[in-house]
Amino acid sequence: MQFETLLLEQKEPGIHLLTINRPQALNALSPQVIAELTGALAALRADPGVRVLLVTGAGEKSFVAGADIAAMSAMSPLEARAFALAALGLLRGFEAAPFPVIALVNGYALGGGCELAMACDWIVAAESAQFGQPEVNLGICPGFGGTQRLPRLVGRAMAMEMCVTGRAVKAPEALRIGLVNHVVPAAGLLDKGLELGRAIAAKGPVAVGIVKHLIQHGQDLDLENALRLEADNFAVLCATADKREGMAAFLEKRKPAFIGC
Ligand code: DAK
Repeated sequence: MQFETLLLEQKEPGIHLLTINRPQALNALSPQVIAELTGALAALRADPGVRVLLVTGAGEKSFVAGADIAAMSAMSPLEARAFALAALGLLRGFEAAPFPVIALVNGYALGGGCELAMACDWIVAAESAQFGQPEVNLGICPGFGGTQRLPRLVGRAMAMEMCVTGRAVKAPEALRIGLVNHVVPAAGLLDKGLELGRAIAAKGPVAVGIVKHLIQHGQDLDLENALRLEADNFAVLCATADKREGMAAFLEKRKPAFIGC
């Protein structure tokens, strides 16, 4: 696929890197970026060889500095709704993807950028990263799910403070409040992503996809139904060749060769 605002490359077998490439606008999410991300994600989801997706921003300064303010300033209410729905669908698509998605946050992750990172399965931050929901500075509220995903990640009190004051948190604080999994020097960000990607790619892909699904969906269910969901999916995995291979490999003291079915 050809993109004007993205770079999509396979870094290693099964490990793909998607780079939002508008450094002149700090990788702000314009309607075109949202449309191209949607196309790229659809292509990746249709490819059974994808084991993990890394998402980052071009340049050293910014992951994504938000939704594109210039584009939004010219939107009618109906255009704004269409823009929000397109972005919400994209972010749900990252969550529903059968492979883990890891955000490599290399600078500003503000507004829609913070929301994009939170829709990924986890976040690795460069020491230079900053996370915030500064929409109130513009007289608007978060539009891509920030008021809902942020409290689920960091708790109500901190989410309230960040969304109401617009205060950005730097990487060490983001680590402390549970917004990110790792903080690494900027020069080591991609290496850390690849290291995590290799660990994931070595596992049974059907099991990885089901674990992701269970954690995504289970947390919004009551415990009884969530546990039942886990048991049912465990049963599904028992029908796979990968389960037979994984257990046989353990018993035969060798590495498993998973085939993804
Ligand atoms: N949109 C468009 N352009 C942006 C941008 C953005 N979000 N952020 C930065 N840029 C552009 C700047 O305009 C500038 O362009 P030129 O002037 O060079 O042409 C270039 O990127 C470099 O930025 P700065 O010159 O400002 O760089 P600094 O280092 O001085 O400052 C900064 C970096 C990140 C602190 C600053 O750029 C900044 O504050 N940016 C805005 C951050 C922000 O407020 N982000 C949240 C955006 S609001 C919805 C509801 C809500 C939303 C969406 C939909 N609906 C219900 C439909 C949510 C929206 C948001 O994300």
